[in-house]
This record gives sequence, C-alpha cells and structure tokens, in this order.
Amino acid sequence: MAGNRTFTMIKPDAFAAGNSGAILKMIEEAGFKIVAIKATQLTPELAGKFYAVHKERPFYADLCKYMSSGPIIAAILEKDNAVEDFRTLIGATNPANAAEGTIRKIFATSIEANAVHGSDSDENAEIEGNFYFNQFDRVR
Ligand code: YYY
Ligand code: MG
Repeated sequence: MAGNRTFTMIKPDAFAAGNSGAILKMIEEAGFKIVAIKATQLTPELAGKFYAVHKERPFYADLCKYMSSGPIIAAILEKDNAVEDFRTLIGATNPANAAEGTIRKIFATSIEANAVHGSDSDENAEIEGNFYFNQFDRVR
C-alpha cells in the first residue's frame, strides 16, 4: 500500500525569487498537509550527503554547489498516495518536459534550478524527512 507522507524542498532558485509562498499555496491547494517545515541552508557537505545516491553522476558536484548556494525550505507533507501524487504535482525533472500547470513548469528556470524536490519512494520520503527533522519538529 502506498504511504501517506512525502518530503519536499523549495530549492535556492525558487526561494531567492520569492516563490516559496506561491509554491506552498499550490501544495496545500492540491490537498497536502504540512507536517513539518523549516527554512534552512545546506552546507556543500550536507547537500552531498542528501544527494549521495547521485554521487557518480556528472551533475553531482554542480548540484551540491547549487543546493548549498542559498536558503531553502524543507517540509514533510501528508496526503493519501503522497509520493506519487506529489511527483505529479511537481512535474518532470527537466522543466522543458514538465506538464502545463506543474510547479516545475511554472517556477523552474533549468534542469538544475528546478524549483522543488520531491521524494521518489516511501522509503526515501522517510529517510529524507529524518535528515531534516527530529520527532519534536513535526505535527503528531
Ligand atoms: O527526482 P528529481 O529531482 O526529479 O531528479 P533526479 O534524477 O533525482 O536528480 C536530482 C536533481 O539533480 C534534479 O532535481 C536536478 C539535478 N539534475 C541535474 O542537474 N542534471 C541532470 N541531468 C539530472 C538531474
Ligand atoms: Mg530524485
């Protein structure tokens, strides 16, 4: 059975452009409830840990630099079928391929600066949420 939580980040490009509020509004209007949320900034080392699964990929170094380049918002979200429904809401990794009306289509400026992160599995949603939040940081 699909889980009911996912994890997101509003990335440095979207945060710096002042789009965090508009993105959170789209997320809430799509039926996701915020379970935990904070503004923070990654170090390059922490970005490297978060994206360790991509460490052999050619874009890894640039991704870690970019993701630590400015403030972000991290959040745990709750909804039935959360992981899949949130991936649908954000759209394809490359905004050029993202469907009309998706968050990345509206707010992303490039494949790297693609506005938002969304977990790709229930297991990773749990791991990624725990990367940022302890048990006292979330709604119970
Ligand atoms: O899950 P998602 O964010 O849609 O894409 P991933 O394949 O997990 O890649 C993570 C992250 O890396 C992506 O959001 C932007 C960046 N990236 C990139 O800069 N260049 C690529 N060719 C692929 C991904
Ligand atoms: Mg991914």
